[in-house]
Amino acid sequence: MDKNWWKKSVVYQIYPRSFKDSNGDGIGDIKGIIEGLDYLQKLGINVLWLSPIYKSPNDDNGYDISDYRDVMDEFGTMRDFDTLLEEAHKRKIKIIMDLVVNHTSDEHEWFKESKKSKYNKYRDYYIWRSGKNGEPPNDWISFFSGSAWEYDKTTEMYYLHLFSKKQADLNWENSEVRKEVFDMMKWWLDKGIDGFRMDVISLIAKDIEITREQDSKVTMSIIPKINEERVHEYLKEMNSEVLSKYDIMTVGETPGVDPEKALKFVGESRNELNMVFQFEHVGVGDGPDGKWGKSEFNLKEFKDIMSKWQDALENGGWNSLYLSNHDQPRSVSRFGNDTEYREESAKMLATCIHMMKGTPYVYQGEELGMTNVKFESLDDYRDIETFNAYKDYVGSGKKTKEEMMEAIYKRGRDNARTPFQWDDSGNAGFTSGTPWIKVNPNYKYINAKAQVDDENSVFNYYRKLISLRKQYEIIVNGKYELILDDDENIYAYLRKLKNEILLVMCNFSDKNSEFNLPADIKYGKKEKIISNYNVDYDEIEKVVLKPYEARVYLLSNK
Ligand code: TEU
Ligand code: CA
Repeated sequence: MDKNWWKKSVVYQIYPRSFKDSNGDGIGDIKGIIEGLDYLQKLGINVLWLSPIYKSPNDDNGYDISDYRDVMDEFGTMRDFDTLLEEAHKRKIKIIMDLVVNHTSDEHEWFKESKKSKYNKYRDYYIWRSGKNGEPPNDWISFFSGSAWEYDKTTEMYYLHLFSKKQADLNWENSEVRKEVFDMMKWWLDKGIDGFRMDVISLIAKDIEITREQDSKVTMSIIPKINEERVHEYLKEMNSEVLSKYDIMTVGETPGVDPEKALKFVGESRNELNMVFQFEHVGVGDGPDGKWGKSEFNLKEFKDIMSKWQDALENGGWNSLYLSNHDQPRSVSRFGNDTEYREESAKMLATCIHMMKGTPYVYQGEELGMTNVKFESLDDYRDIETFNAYKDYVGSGKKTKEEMMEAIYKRGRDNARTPFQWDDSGNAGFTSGTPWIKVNPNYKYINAKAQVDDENSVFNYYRKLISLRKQYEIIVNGKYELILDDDENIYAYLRKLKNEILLVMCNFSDKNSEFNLPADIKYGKKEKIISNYNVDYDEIEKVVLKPYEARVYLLSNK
């Protein structure tokens, strides 16, 4: 088996809660995923990334884990998981799990012990500090609004939580904690899983003593002071203790990391991770208020960010390629046009990402062109990040209710968490019960059943794109080169390998846009390998691209 199989793979992310409900309780489950495997095999994906399925009170929908070695009741049993793994492997689909070890749930046994007393064996599994004059130990803030410190009256101290107060940060300084994590990882790997996505792994080592006001260089508005050397020390230890012993793939979720820092995580000689999820492109156009503030998508900025990452990781690194996940709004709504040109722009965005150098990630429903949702009432939302932000912005008067709802419509995480749209029957075929979150009303015309047998559907466009990666080595290994750098509407780039050039043209605008092939691009033969408009042409010197038109050509100089 080629040890770099993950470089040739396309990963599909499942948010189990919203994928498919097999028992009518309104919550997606593992048996539902098993029922969906044939659909995924038809799409042609090679790896499944499961968002957390472990025991959890679901304060943050499974990203608050209370038992790493058991399956949450709502999703089924460990036996169901073993069946899923076996059925996926039968279909040549690998499975990677979500490793959430920056924090545990406050209902984890370790934390229940830790909070009992300052002298408890588990006390130093977490990060406890005394307050100052009734105030938290320092000015750190949570990703989910408010202070990152929660007072616990049992021992009259505060514990750190970068996310919700029910997600207590683990103390990675403690070698006991690292050993517990490494043992748990081996336990899952020995069951036969194929790797891990590592939740906020760039945040696991903090310099608690450095306050926000002292550290004006905070890379993102809310990331605290991270001890980068320690993070890499811990990942090298994880690699030598665990990762290096298995034929697996690893992808770190690394908020606040730029390409230079990323190379320290993914450089082949680093013996840490295979790739990381960066956040620069999904934050394009954001101001100081991040996702909740004003944001103007700017293609030039987007092209610069993507090209910077392609170039920086070209030698010895590897990119992950994504526009969607369970934390981001639907890509066709964020970067494309989810009304008049929904299908064209969904296909164009997929082309832009899948033809780059790296491993593409498809988030459930992205392959159907699923869109953002607008629920009238805040009560229809479910995400703790949304509720806390609403309280923070509206409670403080920074935003009106209407302004905050608009911000939620644009960038709230529940946009990506409405149930997968299987068909046009009640609740989109997701459940026979009442869904844990309402279905997007557009399921009537955006659903898998309507697309799987339609050659021109977004689904079948993704299926073709994914198959191209297996057919053309240039897509996996070709060197990336941006062209038409300053064009405000067209994103065009090349991939070069030996005597071939892949030419990728993507019109990001709802207007016709003129493409002129740079004069220095010489070729003999040309072959159109995919396009999202069904017209027969193969002119490439001077082309008027239609709204959201994408075309890919293979040029060779023989
Ligand atoms: O997300 C980490 C992260 O950076 C989030 O703050 C995310 O960027 C933000 O929610 C975007 O609005 C990971 C998981 O993907 C997320 O689902 C969890 O809520 C979070 O960690 C805590 O585990
Ligand atoms: Ca269920």
